[in-house]
Amino acid sequence: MKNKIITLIIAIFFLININANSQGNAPDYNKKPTEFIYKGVSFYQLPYAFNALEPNIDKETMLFHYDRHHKAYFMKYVDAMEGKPQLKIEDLCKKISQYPETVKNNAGGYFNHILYFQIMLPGGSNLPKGKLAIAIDQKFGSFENLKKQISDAATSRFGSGWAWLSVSENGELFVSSTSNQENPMMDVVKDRGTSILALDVWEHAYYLKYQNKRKDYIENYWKVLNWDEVGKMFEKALKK
Ligand code: MN3
Repeated sequence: MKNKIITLIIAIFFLININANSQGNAPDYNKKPTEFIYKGVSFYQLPYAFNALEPNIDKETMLFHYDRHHKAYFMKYVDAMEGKPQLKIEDLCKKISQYPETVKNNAGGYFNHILYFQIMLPGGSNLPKGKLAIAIDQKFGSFENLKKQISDAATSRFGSGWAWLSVSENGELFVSSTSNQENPMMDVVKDRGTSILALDVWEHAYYLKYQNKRKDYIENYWKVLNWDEVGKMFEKALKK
């Protein structure tokens, strides 16, 4: 009897342990990721949980996109800049032509994804307000026209890249598209300005859920866009 009880206790202990381990290894999609520091530099922290943009951006895509792709760009960027004078990433982009390709790819990858994640909103999109709404109407005629221009730029980008809404030096909004991890801040890009909206059209941004249907992904991207945040970026860009 005593032996049976001891065996039972040991069995329960093992079961609890196995359960704890499997929970430890499984990603917790309900939580925001914890702080990550690499070589003394803090990684951008996602402001919402991996499942917060469901069903438009699925939790598995968010996990891989943020925790694998974005983190890899960040770590390679930190590695590439080791021992070099440290610049704000915006300032680095402005003279990226002076740096090797690996700095451009990874600083761009790191910067572009921060903007992309920052301007998405759990619970669904709001609408442009205030100065941004007025500027959109003046430049594009309507909000729908702006969305169409960005969607067209994103759909027609061949291969990997990004579609952007940016503010030019004279304070005007413009839509553009860049390849790979380039962005409108970089001195190697034709249409230059300060970006306030980033749409990632690399396959890793949508393939798990949408496969080859990039268009469907773009349509659903609009459903989680935080125009309040884009509006704040717009006003900040105007002050530059
Ligand atoms: Mn990406």
